[in-house]
Amino acid sequence: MSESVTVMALPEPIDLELDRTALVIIDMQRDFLLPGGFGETLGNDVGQLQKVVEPLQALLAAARSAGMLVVHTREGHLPDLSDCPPAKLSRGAPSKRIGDLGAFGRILIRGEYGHDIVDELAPLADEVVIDKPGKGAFYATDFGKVLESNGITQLLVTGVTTEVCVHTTTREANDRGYECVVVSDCVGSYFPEFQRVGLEMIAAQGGIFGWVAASADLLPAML
Ligand code: TIU
Repeated sequence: MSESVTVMALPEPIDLELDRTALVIIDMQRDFLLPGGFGETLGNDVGQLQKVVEPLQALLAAARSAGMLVVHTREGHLPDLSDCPPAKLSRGAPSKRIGDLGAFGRILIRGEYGHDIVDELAPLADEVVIDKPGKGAFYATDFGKVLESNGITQLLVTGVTTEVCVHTTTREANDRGYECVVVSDCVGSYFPEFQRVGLEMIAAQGGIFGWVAASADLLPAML
């Protein structure tokens, strides 16, 4: 077993083995973060998500320096929408739907500018990018295989949005036996109340879905 570092977290400190820990960056895509993108067409305040970029850049830099596995995800669909359930396509009352032409190309369609990750967090050529049709990173993807083949047992979970794709992925990972640390200042919600409650839900009941830690407490452990 490799050396572990103890990190302050809720509901209690956690011992991390960095060579078995992956940084997972969920859906930091232009369609969710940029003014005029899909997130905004859903009626959301994208400024709430932009707060995440700076602390996440620092965490990503530390993970890269530490040689950790970095996995980026993107939510989106094939151009013919064959992987988008009709129930997802027709949901809600956005001014534009998935696949429609938006400010940054067709909304949440793979290959379009808006579907890709914001420049500040662009993946390096050798980093894993998981394209997922759902909210969770495991459904209909190779994410599980990537973690397994790299010997990963612990995840630092970051990205957007806290109560949607971050929660779904964390819950899926927790059920599969991964220890998940949700990084409080590196996840974001359009809704401040959902951000607060979303984080509380992870660590409640003795850590029912995992741990919550601040990047300031993780960064020294990653040096
Ligand atoms: N990535 C992700 O969370 N997808 C969403 O659609 N989130 C919303 O909060 N809408």
